[in-house]
Amino acid sequence: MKLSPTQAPLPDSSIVPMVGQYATAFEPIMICCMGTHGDFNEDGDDGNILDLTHLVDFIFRGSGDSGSCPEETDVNNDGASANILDLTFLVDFIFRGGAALPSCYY
Ligand SMILES: [Ca+2]
Ligand SMILES: [Ca+2]
Repeated sequence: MKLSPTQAPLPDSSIVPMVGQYATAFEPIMICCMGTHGDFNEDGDDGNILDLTHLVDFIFRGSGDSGSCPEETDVNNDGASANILDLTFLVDFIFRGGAALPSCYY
């Protein structure tokens, strides 16, 4: 399941830790990957034939986009998003019983 990108609320200024001259307020945290990686078409379902079609269109036809969440489109979890290795991983997962989609850790 994928949720829309959200921002964590800014902390109350009374609880922001201060460490010498380098202290700053917390940066908002963007959370975009939920469940497992692989929701290329951002419909909330991870790693299915629609996601594969979306990725093929992006890589080979130059249509669509790579998605708004790089972690979600890094389906093989190697740090690079929406490339041929991710496509291979997704094909193996869907059609060959390959490795499970990596968890987003949320
Ligand atoms: Ca999807
Ligand atoms: Ca990747």
